[in-house]
Amino acid sequence: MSAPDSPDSRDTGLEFAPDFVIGSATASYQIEGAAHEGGRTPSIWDTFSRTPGKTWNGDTGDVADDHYHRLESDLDLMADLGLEAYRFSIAWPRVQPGGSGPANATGLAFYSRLVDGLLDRGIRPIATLYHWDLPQELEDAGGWPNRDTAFRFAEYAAHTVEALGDRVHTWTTLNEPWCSAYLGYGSGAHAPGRTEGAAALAAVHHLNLAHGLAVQEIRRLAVADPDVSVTLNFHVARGDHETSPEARRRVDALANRAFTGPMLRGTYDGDLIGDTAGVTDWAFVRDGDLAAIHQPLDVLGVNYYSTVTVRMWDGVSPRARNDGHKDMGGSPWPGSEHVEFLPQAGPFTDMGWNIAPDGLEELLVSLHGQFPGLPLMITENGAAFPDEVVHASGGARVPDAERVDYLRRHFAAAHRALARGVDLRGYLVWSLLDNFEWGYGYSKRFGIVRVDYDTQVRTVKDSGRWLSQLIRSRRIPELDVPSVRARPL
Ligand code: IFM
Repeated sequence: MSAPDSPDSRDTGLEFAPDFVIGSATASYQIEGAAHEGGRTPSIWDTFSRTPGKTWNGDTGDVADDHYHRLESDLDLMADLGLEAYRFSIAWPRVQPGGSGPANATGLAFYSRLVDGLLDRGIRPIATLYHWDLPQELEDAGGWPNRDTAFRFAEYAAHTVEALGDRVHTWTTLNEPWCSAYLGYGSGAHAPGRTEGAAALAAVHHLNLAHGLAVQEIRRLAVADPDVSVTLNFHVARGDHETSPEARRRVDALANRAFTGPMLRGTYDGDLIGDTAGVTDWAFVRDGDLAAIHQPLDVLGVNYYSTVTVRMWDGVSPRARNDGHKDMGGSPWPGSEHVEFLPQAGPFTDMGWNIAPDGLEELLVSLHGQFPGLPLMITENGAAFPDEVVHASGGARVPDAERVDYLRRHFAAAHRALARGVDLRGYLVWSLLDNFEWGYGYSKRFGIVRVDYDTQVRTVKDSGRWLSQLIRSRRIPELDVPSVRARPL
């Protein structure tokens, strides 16, 4: 925390325009639970989390936040917080069990109630079609390295947009395809846990293709004029070693341009193809694919948490691997394994990720420069900290001062980007609720609302109250957290 008289206190009072959308985000498998209800079939995350050693404590999303059964009260909570937008994801195996065939009316009915409940409360729904819960049957058929999965995704997108496209205006195709491809098929830290570099790169391409095909389905089926987007987790790479520029170029090619290249420019850059030549010949890219992927977008979703510091490995000293992800044996950097990820300066969140709000400003300014005319939205930003509940005379509280400070610094960075001319349309805090943090199970808490996993009781944290105050006042609130929590919701 910075002292009130530190230079950071100048952030207090910075103002956001009335049309700057402020809200929060979640994802289906992380919060819904009800894994075996309403016709839902297993996803790769059900299988992976049941595999010994894959998640912390063997945790699964079977119950999670039980959001499926607590929809109405969670919607009321969002309204109490004053959220202007809520970004959620739709579970493919709920809507199209098994990943092919007709839509499941029960699954769609759940999301229909969610959307109606948001609209009734004046909250804008932002729907993500894919936040990692691939139907297990499609993985059994080859998963994302299999070309057919992209066409199955387009079919699922059509079912979903047909059902909800009269009420959902903003659609996001994929969340963080970097994780789906490189953690799912390269490092093995995410479902399905494969460690095959060539498969990871094939997955990259088929996720890109899935995105392009789904955009076309959204435009074909959505009523009115939808805002179509994709959410990417950009890597902001730094480093001052003489080999850092080469390492940064490689990370940018593999992590960022592997997606923005085809999606936003209609091409895979030559250096990406060259860097990965020892892994794949990219023969999976067929005639017409790039045109299918390169669809006009209305907004680009930006997920940002921290930076990486890189240089090329000298081949002698032990190689540093501080890229912020669990080491499960495989490499999430196919063809660039000799990029070294160095330890960074703190402070750190509970994920061990460095806190670097200037990285957010740098990223937003850079994206605006690379893709002028494409509006940006921060679709995720937030932090895990080991919160505690305290019981005071006014009831239970969660004094998460570190998260408040993290958010304040990042909102201020977003404000600086706006002042530098970036067309930034909004900011969605990750996450509304503490939830299933993938390989880390329930050991990491990102919520602005605490969830007691034994009782499912929700307690708004000080950060939730702070965000609520920001939304209502349009200004970054005072650093004085007690005054925030004294305010009734
Ligand atoms: O919880 C995840 C989310 O599912 C995707 N983006 C990063 C978050 C924090 O790790």
